[in-house]
Amino acid sequence: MGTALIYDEEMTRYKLLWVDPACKIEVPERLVVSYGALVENGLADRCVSIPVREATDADILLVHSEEYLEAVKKTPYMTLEELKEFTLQYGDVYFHPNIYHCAKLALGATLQLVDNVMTGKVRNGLALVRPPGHHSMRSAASGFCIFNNVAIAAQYVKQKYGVKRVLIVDWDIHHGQGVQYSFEDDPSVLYFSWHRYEHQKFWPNLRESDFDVVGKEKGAGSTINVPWNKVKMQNSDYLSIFFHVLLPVAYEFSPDLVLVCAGFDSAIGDPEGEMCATPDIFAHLTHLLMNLAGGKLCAVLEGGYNLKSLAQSVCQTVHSLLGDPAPRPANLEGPCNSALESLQCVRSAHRKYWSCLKHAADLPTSDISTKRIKLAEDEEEEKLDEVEKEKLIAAMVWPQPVKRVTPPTRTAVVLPDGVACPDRCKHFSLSEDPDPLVVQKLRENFIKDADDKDAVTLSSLIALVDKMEKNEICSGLALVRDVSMAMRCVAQHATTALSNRVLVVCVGDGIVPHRGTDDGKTLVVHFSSKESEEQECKYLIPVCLKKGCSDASGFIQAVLGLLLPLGYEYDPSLVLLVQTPGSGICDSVWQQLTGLLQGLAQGHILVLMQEDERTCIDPTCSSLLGDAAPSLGQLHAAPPEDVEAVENLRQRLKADWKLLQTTE
Ligand code: Q9C
Ligand code: ZN
Repeated sequence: MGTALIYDEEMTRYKLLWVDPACKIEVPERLVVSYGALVENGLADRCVSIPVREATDADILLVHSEEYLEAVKKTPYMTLEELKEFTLQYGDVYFHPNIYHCAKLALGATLQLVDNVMTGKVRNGLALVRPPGHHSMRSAASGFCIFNNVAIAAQYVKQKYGVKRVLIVDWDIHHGQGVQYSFEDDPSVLYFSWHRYEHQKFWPNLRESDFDVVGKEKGAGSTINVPWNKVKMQNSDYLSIFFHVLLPVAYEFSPDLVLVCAGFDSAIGDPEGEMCATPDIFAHLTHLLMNLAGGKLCAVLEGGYNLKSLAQSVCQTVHSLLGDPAPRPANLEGPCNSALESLQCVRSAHRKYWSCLKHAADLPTSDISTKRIKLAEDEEEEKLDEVEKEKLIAAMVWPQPVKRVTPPTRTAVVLPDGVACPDRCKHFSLSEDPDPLVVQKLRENFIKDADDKDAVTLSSLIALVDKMEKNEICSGLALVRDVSMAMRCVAQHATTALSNRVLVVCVGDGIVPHRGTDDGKTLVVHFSSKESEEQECKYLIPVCLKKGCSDASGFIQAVLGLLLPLGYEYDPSLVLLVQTPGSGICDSVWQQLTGLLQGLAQGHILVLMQEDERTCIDPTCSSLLGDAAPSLGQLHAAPPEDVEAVENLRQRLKADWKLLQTTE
């Protein structure tokens, strides 16, 4: 199951034909450089290339009015003067004799993508299109958009495939008001958008883009707006919103399909967004969505006006769609105050609609209005003139994203004798007898009472971790006699011999002895159903869930709201995922956990399980190889005491771990 790439040069064949400062950034080169970068990086070749088609009238009428379609149909025959005149009735958009043709191809490309994903011909994909879509409305063009590609795609899959729930993630830096209007009363489409807002001072300057606009009637709660009230938002601001708003709600909603309004004007260097998130953040945003809906994800290009930033961001997105390990999420700070304020407002506005947000801090109604309407003077900071500003943004520099290479071996396994190596994995064993020095050290430290078999297994694990360090192997699975011993042994080797930071995630009640975790070389997060005797500290975090890991809802919410923020801020070079016997975790939840953790440490994750857990081998390897985890279905409310326990833990830890913050 591959990744689709849909592109046609024809969509570069229209442009602005007169002078309009508002529209000059929307140029054909946007597509040329995006596709060019995919070719140059060998990414286009790794995708399944699918031809575009022309959308039909029926497709367009799924969202737009007949009057509007008939009006647009006339534009190919208009003179330049008529086109200018026609354009005037809309905001920040231009027409061209060939734009109607391109708009039909852009929509057709989007529908080709969803058809191929829905029929299982590919797992996911990207449509590189012009004109974009998310601003266009039932009877109006807007913001460079003619037909609403993504909104139409959502209606189309509902009608053609009977899809019950669609999630639309709009990470473009503008509010896709056209998408919002299409689904404001429709609970089957969850629309999430973050956007530069500046208390309504930024285009399209709409009251309905604010956090307290949540959808109408049956659709109440299924519109989620995250306004950015300041520019220069960074990676950690974006990730905070994913961890504490989008992902918990998305998992509770459980979409059958994820559509992304993939605008890259939210990246650094963009003259519209003026944000500071780097292109590699899209590797993570994409990865974090890829285990929803069984992996069915369709990304459709919207904005993105800095050609260099755009091309890099597109490549990062496609790398992740193809399953390449994401770059380390380095140097994350906590969210800035303005982002925290938005985060708190959104969570508060949505707490009555989503059980995962029930415990969110409430904002008194009086507070809401003051948060909404900031005093004008407050925002009157450095007002540079336009020319100066443009120069500054153009001069913006950021490091080139690191090359993403999948190691020659994706997943290696160390299994007991007689257990078959799963497909696509590589059986790992020592090529020679274990180094006597290593064995002696092992005996001294870990296996005084163990047999030679243990020594061979542990030596293999050490060799495996060494190969992961050298990036010759990406991930591994080992079934061992004693998981606690193997865990201590690997953690010690990685932190001393390789001087790495190791994130240890333990799942289950089995006793896991912890030592030396206060030096920051290991961060241990232990999920269990027993109150822990361990002393909680910055680097040793027992998470006690009454139903343990057997309640999918409570467990997943703890993973999204606690483990992932901790892991991203800690930025380990190795993840050790340990399942102790009788953990009670079901395969699909385990696969979600394994999938999500691969966003860390460049995908370097070693899974340790007890040697009799044979039935776990296939599902675990499947996740390690990059297959999407199966959907968990709509999640019910988590047990209240578990929600409270996780919330209390987060409150205690947020001083040490800034990505856990959800309030100012
Ligand atoms: N300073 C998309 O990103 N405003 N559309 C331009 C120029 C309109 C953006 C003002 C921006 C429309 C798909
Ligand atoms: Zn945009």
